Amino acid sequence: GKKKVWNWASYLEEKRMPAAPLKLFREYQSFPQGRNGFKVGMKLEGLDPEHPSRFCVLTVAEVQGYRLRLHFDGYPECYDFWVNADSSDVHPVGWCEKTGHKLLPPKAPRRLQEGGYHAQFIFFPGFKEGEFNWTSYLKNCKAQAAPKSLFKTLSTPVTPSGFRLGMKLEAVDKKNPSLLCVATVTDMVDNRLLIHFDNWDESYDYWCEASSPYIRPVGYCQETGTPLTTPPGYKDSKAFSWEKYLEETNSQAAPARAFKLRPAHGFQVNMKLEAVDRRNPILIRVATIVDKDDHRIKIHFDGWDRNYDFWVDADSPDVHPVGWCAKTGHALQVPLGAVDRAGTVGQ
Ligand code: MLY
Repeated sequence: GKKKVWNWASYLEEKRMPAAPLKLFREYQSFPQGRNGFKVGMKLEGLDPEHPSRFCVLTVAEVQGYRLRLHFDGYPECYDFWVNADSSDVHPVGWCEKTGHKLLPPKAPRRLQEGGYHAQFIFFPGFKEGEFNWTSYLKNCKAQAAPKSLFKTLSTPVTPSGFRLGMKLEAVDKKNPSLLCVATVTDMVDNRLLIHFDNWDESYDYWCEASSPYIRPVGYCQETGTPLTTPPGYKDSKAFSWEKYLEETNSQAAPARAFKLRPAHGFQVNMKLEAVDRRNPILIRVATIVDKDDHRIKIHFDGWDRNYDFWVDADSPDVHPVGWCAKTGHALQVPLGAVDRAGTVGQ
């Protein structure tokens, strides 16, 4: 016979599992207030997710519900990435100049492949450092800057956090989460800090709030008997002394009072939600929390093999409450084998 169309309400009832309650989500994970006003072709400035210290020239390549696919001007599409329309990682044209950030100009393509690149590069072959100018670039591309009104503005004013540029701290390397390392605050935007690992390249950098569980004041490792990973090449790594290191690097420790460790999240195992599929981030899937620790949850995609399960920060902008896709006009991938409203079998 014909399969019944999948819907959340009967699915939750059938599985006898709860939807994760709204109150457990951060504002930016929850149902948005406004709509997504970004349009394909609009240009903006934003963080490179693979190199979060870099602000780049981006174009909206696709819009789905409250999400955007962003393209790096001058780079192949394989680097495109998805963000929510209220992402803190994107800014209007001119933001870098205004805030004293370096903006990486579009790259000139090595060669124009079988029509794969946008026509703009035929006329506009890349920039030398400091040569980039938004006004002429937009004119040459015949493109529109995304209007300022589309970008998220902080609902609460930024209060001085006690953190300053250049201050040192101990931080978890999120790419090697067993390591607590010597690190520096190398940028600050709104209420977020950019964490950089001393003597390492920028690929390990990440942005976090003062309440992040991944950052600790200088001395935390010593107090708790945790090994501290010292900067590579640093002379006496065995007998590392913060006091000496601060003096040698002519820097200050971030004050302990600036760290505002947030309480553990309230998500529980078996709660259901909607989560972005990391392997194919255009997709949002029906998901279940199958494990948790203080600050992370382990996501399982319903109907899929346990091999695809993964850990994610509980405050990730890629997890949403049940009903988020329907509310924002985004497709939702139903559990493997079920049938969605369009009659498509989950895949
Ligand atoms: N084996 C890894 C460890 C890198 C750790 C970097 N952190 C401390 C910033 C590697 O060499 O890639």
